[in-house]
Amino acid sequence: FSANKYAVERKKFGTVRPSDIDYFRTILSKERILTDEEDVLPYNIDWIKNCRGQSQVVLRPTTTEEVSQILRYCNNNMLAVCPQGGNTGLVGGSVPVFDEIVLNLSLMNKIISLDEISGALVCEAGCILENLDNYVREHNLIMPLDLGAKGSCHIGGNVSTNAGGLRLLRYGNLHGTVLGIEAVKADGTVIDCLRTLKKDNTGYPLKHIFIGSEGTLGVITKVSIHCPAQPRSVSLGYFGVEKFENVLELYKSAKSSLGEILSAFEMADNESITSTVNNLKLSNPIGDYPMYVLVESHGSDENHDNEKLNRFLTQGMESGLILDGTVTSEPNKMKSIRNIRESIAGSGLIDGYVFKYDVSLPLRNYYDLVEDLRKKLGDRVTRVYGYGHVGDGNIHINVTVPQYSKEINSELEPYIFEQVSKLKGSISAEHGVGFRKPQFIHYSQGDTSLELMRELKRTMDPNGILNPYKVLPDVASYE
Ligand code: FAD
Ligand code: 2HG
Ligand code: ZN
Repeated sequence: FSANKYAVERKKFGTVRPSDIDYFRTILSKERILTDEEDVLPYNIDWIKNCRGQSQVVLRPTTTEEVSQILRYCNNNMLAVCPQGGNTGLVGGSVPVFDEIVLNLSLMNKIISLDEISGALVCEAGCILENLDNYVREHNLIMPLDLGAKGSCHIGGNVSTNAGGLRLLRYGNLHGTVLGIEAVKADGTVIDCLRTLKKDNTGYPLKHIFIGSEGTLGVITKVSIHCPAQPRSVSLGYFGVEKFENVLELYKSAKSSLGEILSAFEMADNESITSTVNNLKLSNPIGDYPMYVLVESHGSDENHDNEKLNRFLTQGMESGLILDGTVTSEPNKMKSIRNIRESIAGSGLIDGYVFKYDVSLPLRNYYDLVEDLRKKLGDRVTRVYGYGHVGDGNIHINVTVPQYSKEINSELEPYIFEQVSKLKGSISAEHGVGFRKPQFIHYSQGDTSLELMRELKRTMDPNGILNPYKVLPDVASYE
């Protein structure tokens, strides 16, 4: 259990009693209240199996009104609640720590409207990202974000974590693309900011407090989001590179030579790709290289875009920045290359246990920490590998071991966060703070910022029932 593993104490919330279940039965039909241990178990365990809670109840509302009634009741009865979307989060934020009630949004999955002219999509929070992307593509639009978890993650979960993903470089983050939000406060009050306007400077921008607050300030029930036009031509370049400095040179060159069509610039080191290909029995379309780069272009003219990307490959090979590579716009080939990149996140689980770090660093120092950790940990770990969104200055460092080890954990933390802080980076670039990182948030946020966050939390959720033990640390735990 998470509580024992990370030595956290339960706060003074109520425990769920039969009379509480009776009340929930007045709001939700029987099949939407799960209480059997076996049924509840998957909702207690996170995707990377780092955290396990002890909840005994999962509630599955279908309307905002039901969410409101549930929260009002829980708030009045001091029952803690863990909001949950697709449960693909990587920092333990989506599962309970103790016996918090799981409020799972997966049945709130209706598309409400799509304005094909403005590109504004309005939908319920439990819609799966890939389903939304398939739907808007029928109308020549795409979702502005794309991530490996798209087949399971919810748009509400994406917004709650301010998820980044592979296309952020091109379409920006959710603070820019989310047009409006409907959310329910801890006391059941519904906050309706569900506009579809691009511009609305009337008062404080409330939607932003829900974006990235990981279910600690309210439960998002509806989202309106701007969908860009579907690009008429998409191409992928996948290149082998000799060393990280060359990855940076290539990035500089991609920005100037691909210009407006550049939609992703990703890197993965040799360990990331070889372990993924071997662990998952995939095939790598190019040979064995120290570094790999994946470049995606979104444009409107296939000949022009392909020519640009091919020229980028030829010039890269002539200058020696690219050792070998392939450029394709063939859907199946693109799919299999993307699949390698998107599978890195899960492939480490086959090694046993994965320690995951998701940090922002200045590009010059982007890869240093991976090499440093390899030296520091030697053969006490199975692998250390680094990959990520170079264009956003965001690297993922994964350390795999046969099984969880307290000793390795204490070698990694707070060491990694200290190094990141020295370089003025962020200890969580895109996955959030969740349950795994609150005690380290001070490496990225100053005291006065943290105090303002606490004030906001007290205002929005005075009883602290929403996702306790997550995001903000108890004062004593870091001072
Ligand atoms: P969950 O995991 O269920 O929840 C995440 C957090 O949001 C929790 O704190 C939860 O309490 C809260 N929450 C969920 N729904 C709501 C709601 N409706 N209202 C309020 N709070 C809510 N992240 C990236 O940023 N970029 C990536 O490229 C990326 N790739 C990934 C690839 C894989 C294979 C996996 C497994 C994960 C990846 N992630 C990535 C992590 C990412 O945060 C999640 O995939 C996604 O955004 C979370 O959505 P979810 O619906 O699964 O939310
Ligand atoms: C990715 O970019 C995700 O693939 C997951 O953000 C990163 O699991 C990770 O370390
Ligand atoms: Zn990522």
